[in-house]
Parts: sequence; structure tokens; C-alpha cells
Amino acid sequence: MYNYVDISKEVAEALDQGRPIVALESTIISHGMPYPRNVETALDVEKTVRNHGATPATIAVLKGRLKAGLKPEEIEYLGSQGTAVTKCSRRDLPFIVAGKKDGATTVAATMIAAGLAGIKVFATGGIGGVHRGAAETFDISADLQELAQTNVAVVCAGVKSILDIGLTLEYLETFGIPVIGFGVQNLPGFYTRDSGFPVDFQLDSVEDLAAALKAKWDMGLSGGVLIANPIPEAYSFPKEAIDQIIDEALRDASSKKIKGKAITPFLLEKIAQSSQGKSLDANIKLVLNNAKVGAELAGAYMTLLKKAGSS
Ligand code: PSU
Ligand code: MN
Repeated sequence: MYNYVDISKEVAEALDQGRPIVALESTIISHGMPYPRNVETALDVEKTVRNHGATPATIAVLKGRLKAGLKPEEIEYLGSQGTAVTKCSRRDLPFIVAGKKDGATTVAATMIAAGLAGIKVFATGGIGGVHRGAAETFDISADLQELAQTNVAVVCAGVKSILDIGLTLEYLETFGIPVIGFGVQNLPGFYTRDSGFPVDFQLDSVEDLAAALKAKWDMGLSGGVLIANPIPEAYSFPKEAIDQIIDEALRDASSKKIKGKAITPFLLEKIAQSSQGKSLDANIKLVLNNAKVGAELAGAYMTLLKKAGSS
């Protein structure tokens, strides 16, 4: 794997010394937020991870090399290039790598790189899922299949209603992917704290989360875990307000016949416009909140591994 992954010095040292690391994705930088707030946010997320005792490993493909751990100038480059950088999921990786191109990694591709590097915890904002109307379009994000097979825990803010939340949960169940509410009984809805759908398990501490991860992987139950951490109350949207904005964005996407990998970035931009930037502010706050939980979870997981190793 070292033939394909460049692990930064800082991340390599943390790996060697068994210190906690949090993987971070780059599609959220290039395709999920406008410049320059995307760059500011990516750097703030790294700072938050550090402030909570872990090492950040932002992941992307640069000139065909998978990178775990980026320099600030590389984050600036990805953010300023925006959608000019290819959004890179599992199916795209071989071509971006072999073609020596740049790629912004989705949740799926970031999990792959994190898995190769030996990083177990990944924090982001939102994951892809089963889209509304999927019965006809078949639009189901490759993120879900990645969660089914790659041993990385993903901390997110739940599933947003640009997706079909119920079908996304069914799909996750089918593939054996546990969905954990962090301190909540109901799945958070990204911009809102409650999607109205119950989660499989509520856990209230990072120690409990770490123990569940260890039990899963020790038993050889491969695949990821989805940890849903609600947006802080102060930044959350009332459900009706955001649902209206999302419905309007979905209608716009459908009339413009936006499809495939372009749909999520299109909807996010529309929602930001119609909410006068409030959805972007909320998005940034929830990502920072997930970075904190991710860092604490990575710490608790490493502590647990050390205890198990010494007993
Ligand atoms: N949801 C967000 N922000 C994002 C994404 C999803 O709120 O930036 C990105 C993530 O990188 C995710 C990808 O992995 O979109 C999913 O895209 P698709 O549905 O095309 O697989
Ligand atoms: Mn899709």
C-alpha cells in the first residue's frame, strides 16, 4: 500500500506511537462548500482535532498519490480549485491514481485511504445515501457500500432530507452497518437534531462507542459504523423551514435534470443560497462538532487497545 499512499510525517509518527488520528475528507472542501470558507473550515477542523488530543489526517489524491495528511497549502489548493478537482469515489480512484491526477475524496474514497493507512476514525459532515426517488433512478451513494466493507468508524451529523432517510436506514441495516445515535435516540437530520427516525443504538460516551467498535472488529465483523452526532442546538434549523428549502432545491435539480455525482453538490449550493448562507454556517458548526467527537473517540479507542494489549 505504501506504493500508493503517502502518509505525512506527523501522521506516520502518530501511527508508530499508537496515538489517536482522525481522517478527514476532501470532497467537502472542493465540492461541499464555497471558497474561501471551505479552506478556513478545513483548517479549523484540523485545529479542532488537535485541540482534542488527536492528529488530523486530511485525505485527497494529489498528482496520483493518495495522501493521508495534507499541508495547509495543499488544502488551500484543493479549496481554491473547487469543482475543477475531480470528485473521487471508489470507482474513480484507479483512474485518478494511474492518470496522476488530483482528486477530492468522498466519504467512500476517504474510508479506503484511511483503511490502507490504518486509521480507524473519520469525521465529516454528511454521508451519501439512498436518494429520494431511488426506486427509479437507482441513485444510491457508494458511501453505503464502503461502510459495508471497510473497517472505519464515520462520525457524521446524521442523514439529511435531500436523501430518503428511511430507505438509507434500511440499506444500512441490510449491509450490517450499525447506526449509533451519540447521546440521542433518534437519528439526527444534519441541519436538524431529529430526523424523526429512531437509531439502532444510543450510546452516550466515547468510551462506549470505542468498546462497540472494538467488539465489532475483534469478532471479525468487517465494515464501518455510522456514528450520528447531532448539530449543536444553537445552530440547528427548525425542521419545517429547512424541509421547504430542500424541497425547492430538489424540484430545481429535477427540472434541470441534474444527475449522478453532480446532484449532492448542486443541492448543497442551492440550499445555501435559499437560506442566505445559514445552511453553510450550520454545516460548518456541525463539522467542527463532529471533529471534536471524532478526536475524543479516536483517543478512547487507542486507550482501549492499549489496555487490552497490556492485560
Ligand atoms: N453531504 C454533505 N456534504 C458533502 C457530501 C455529502 O453534506 O460534501 C459529499 C461527501 O463527500 C459524500 C459525497 O461522500 O458527497 C456523496 O456523494 P454521492 O452521493 O455522489 O456518492
Ligand atoms: Mn449518486
